Amino acid sequence: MTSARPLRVAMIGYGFMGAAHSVGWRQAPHVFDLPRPVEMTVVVGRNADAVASAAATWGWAESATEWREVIARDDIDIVDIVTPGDSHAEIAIAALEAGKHVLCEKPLANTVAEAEAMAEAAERARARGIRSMVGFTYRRVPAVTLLRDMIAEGAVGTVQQVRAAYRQDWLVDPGMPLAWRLQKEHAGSGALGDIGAHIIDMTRFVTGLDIDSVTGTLETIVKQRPLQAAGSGLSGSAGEGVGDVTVDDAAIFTGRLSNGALASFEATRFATGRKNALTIEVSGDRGALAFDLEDLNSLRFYDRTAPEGRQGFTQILVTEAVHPYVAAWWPAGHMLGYEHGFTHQVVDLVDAIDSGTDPHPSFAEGLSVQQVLDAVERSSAAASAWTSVASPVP
Ligand code: SOE
Repeated sequence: MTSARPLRVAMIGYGFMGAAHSVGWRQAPHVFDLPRPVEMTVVVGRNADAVASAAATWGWAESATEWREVIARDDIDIVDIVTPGDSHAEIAIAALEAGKHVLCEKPLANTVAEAEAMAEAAERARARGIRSMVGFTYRRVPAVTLLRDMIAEGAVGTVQQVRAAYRQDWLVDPGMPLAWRLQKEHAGSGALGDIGAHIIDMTRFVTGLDIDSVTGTLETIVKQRPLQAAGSGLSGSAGEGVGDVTVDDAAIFTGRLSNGALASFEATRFATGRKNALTIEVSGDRGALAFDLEDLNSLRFYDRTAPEGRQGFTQILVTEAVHPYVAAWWPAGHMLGYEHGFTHQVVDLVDAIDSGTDPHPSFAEGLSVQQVLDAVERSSAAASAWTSVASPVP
């Protein structure tokens, strides 16, 4: 452990992602040799009792109810935003202007206009040495980082096709209440922005290519749901009355990548039996690579240059010390899980702050994802026509 000045963290929000980020902040300094100590200084939420309980459970030194007061404090270096999307822009821009490094949960914002303002604020802050990062944590699953590295090394040759899907089923029950994730004013969009954003980011990350145009269809399968009685997250219970679901339940779209390759995407909360099934397969003229989050310690590689009769998808077990992030954990062959991505995210952010380099994904990359989400919505509204990702001329 280093004796350098600690980085003191304020986390705004304390739902499911608050729990996951807390694991990252707590674990990173114990497992990795960080260049700066990390202090979990304060967690912020509107309900004083609930946020105090979250602080005690997850190991934050204090809790508070006013994020503006916390951002103004001199003893805060990093602001970690895990609130619903409708407050990301306001908090992130205020934090950057107050000179705090910012980690913001995905998707970056609810609209392209908000994401643009955030990317501009991040760029201004960057000139003053302030770092910002979007929480697309799956980039930091060792097998996904390896997938990116292998494509960059030429393992699949020229990328010709990508198929990506993110399938969950937590909305199949029509009695599931109207959580904030089902309300456009809070979430921006539904399955598209929540989990479609992950596969858009992952496609851009692993291929190094942009998504230039899309055609898509969105569907809201259950149009009304019981209002929520207690809680606001995924575990809230149903109360009296019903309300309209104002976001998509499922999104299916195709994309043209910047090298001309074709990509297909599916994001759904109605894939009965699929709990958190993210898959991506990248096909090229020399080979193919496939990742499955339900088997996250593995990568499948098909080498077209292997001798005829000896070709076939082989499994790479991504649990060796030479693999990204793995050496700090367990001896070879000992698996990692969902929470490790959140720890790796902290490690990369702290390293970037300490070394004065830019962590990825930047707010500009978060904006690129937001532009794709927006184009899919515009395409769906325009009878699924091929729709340019570039903003329409006003
Ligand atoms: C809920 O759909 C959710 O928690 C997403 O918001 C996360 O980003 C994803 O990691 C798991 O599913």
